[in-house]
Amino acid sequence: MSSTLGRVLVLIPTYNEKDSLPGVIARLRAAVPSVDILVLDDNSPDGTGAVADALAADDPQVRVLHREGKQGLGRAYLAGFEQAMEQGYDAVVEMDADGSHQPEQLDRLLAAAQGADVVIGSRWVPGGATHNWPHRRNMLSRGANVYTRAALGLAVRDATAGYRLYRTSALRAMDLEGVASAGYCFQVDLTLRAADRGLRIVEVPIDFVERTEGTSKMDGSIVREALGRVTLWGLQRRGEQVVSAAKGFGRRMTSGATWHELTD
Ligand SMILES: Nc1nc2c(ncn2[C@@H]2O[C@H](COP(=O)(O)OP(=O)(O)O)[C@@H](O)[C@H]2O)c(=O)[nH]1
Ligand SMILES: [Mg+2]
Repeated sequence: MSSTLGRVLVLIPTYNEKDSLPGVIARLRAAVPSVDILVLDDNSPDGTGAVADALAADDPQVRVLHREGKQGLGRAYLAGFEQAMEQGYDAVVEMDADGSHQPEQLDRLLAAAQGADVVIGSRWVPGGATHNWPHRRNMLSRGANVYTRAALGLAVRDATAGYRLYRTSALRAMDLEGVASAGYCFQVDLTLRAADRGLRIVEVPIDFVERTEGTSKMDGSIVREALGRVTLWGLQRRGEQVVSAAKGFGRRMTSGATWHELTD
């Protein structure tokens, strides 16, 4: 697959990001002027929604989706995907509002999308890196990815990454109605759905830069949701493998196969 990208919508989820959002949007408009931007705000108590409205009032390429309250990153993105599909965009980009996903590296994702359905800006492929991230966050991310690969058999090096591009044709193929993941395991969930549908996933190296303003929303409940779901998916997949192996064995049993044919 190598069709060129048409219209691109960058989705920026926000929860209490009033200090960092204006800088990120200014950098993005300067780096890639052609893309449109949709801020997905969960009624941030710090007034990020009003800051986003002011930015949108000055720039027709910036819009805001106001949501009722904090429902997690995954649900905010699903609402953004729906708008992008309704409005005829060809691709969406996921980008954090805190500057960790550098707008100046978006061109890498856009270039890779020429030959892909899904592009992941990856910290854990050669050339990728994190900067100023606390040691425990690096360990958590690396550990989560090792575990995810082992449990799910995914070839992706950074399945939890949040700087991504999806063609909307890929989103349509991914059966998003079934997505229940609310927190950051949303990223793993969608990676798995894309891989299962045979969509082409490409990773490009990025420099993930820790925020200098505001605070992280990562907490124990987000880690527990991810660990629980990835474990469950792993068991389900392994379970299915066992069932299909058993069915194959049964078929050969009833077709009069020899002992060697049954056990090889
Ligand atoms: N709309 C919305 N955005 C969220 C929510 N939780 C996190 N975000 C945004 O998701 C992005 C990544 O969150 P962040 O706290 O920086 O996570 P970290 O980089 O893993 O520490 C930021 O732009 C946050 O404002 C949420 O519940 N709703
Ligand atoms: Mg962050």
